[in-house]
Amino acid sequence: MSEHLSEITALLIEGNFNEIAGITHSALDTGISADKILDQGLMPGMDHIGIEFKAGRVFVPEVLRSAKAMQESMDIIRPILAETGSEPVGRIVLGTVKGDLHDIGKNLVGMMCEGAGFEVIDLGKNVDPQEFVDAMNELQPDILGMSAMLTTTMMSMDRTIQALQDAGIREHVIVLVGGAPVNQDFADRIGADGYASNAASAADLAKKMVNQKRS
Ligand code: B12
Repeated sequence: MSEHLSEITALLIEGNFNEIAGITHSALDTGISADKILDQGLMPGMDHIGIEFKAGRVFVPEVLRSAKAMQESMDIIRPILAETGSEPVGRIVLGTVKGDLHDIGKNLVGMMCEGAGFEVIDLGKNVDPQEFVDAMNELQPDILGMSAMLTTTMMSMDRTIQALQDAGIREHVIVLVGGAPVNQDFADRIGADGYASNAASAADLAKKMVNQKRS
């Protein structure tokens, strides 16, 4: 049983997106649950990739291959998780801010949050402040997550928070920000509710803040 899970972890780390679907199916066939595949197969692999990337031992192409492998496996287990799982932990609307086309980090944050039990709605990249406001009104998420990778686009986070304020809905949502040029100090200055430096801590923070809000 655990052989399948460690194989899934290894394939994800290798970025072997061709074989991971087959092993995911056979893991399910042997009775391993979808949430176990996520928690004990995929997540440890993605955590490992995150650590190695930070340490400069793996590079963007490898991260992309691993993310694609995670996606292949997620595509199989997602419907099962949705069927068997309890209510989602919460709803997250995620986007890369206006003027910015970097989406690898945001996609990883989305995947990790999905793995942590959130319903994730991804608005994509180059997202205008008004698009965030419209999504807020339409989807009423618990969390709004913004990503920026350029020093020139960071201020679009500030403008989005301002737009939420102008629309009178700032207090209705937890705003999380992240991306390489962003830090806690910047998050505090623009009045965001939280900042995380990587996808795994983003998911942890999202969970913590939703629980705090509800208690
Ligand atoms: C890949 C890449 C690209 C790709 C993007 C492909 C894509 N689909 O994303 C392409 C080639 C398109 C690109 C274009 C450009 N890029 Co570029 N790019 C990079 C590169 C090499 C990697 C970025 C990346 O994906 N990192 C990997 C992910 C996993 O890390 P991450 O994004 O930081 O995300 C993690 C955390 O930040 C956090 N996080 C991210 N988002 C969020 C959100 C929330 C809510 C939370 C809580 C956490 C969180 O969790 C993530 C996962 O752990 C970086 C250099 C580098 N080594 O970082 C330059 C870099 C970001 N690019 C740079 C530049 C200048 C550009 C261009 C302007 C180049 C040009 N002259 O055309 C254009 C801009 C295009 C645009 N308008 O956006 C500069 C930015 C400099 C600056 N300080 O502003 C960098 C730093 C390179 C450099 N050293 O000069 N780029």
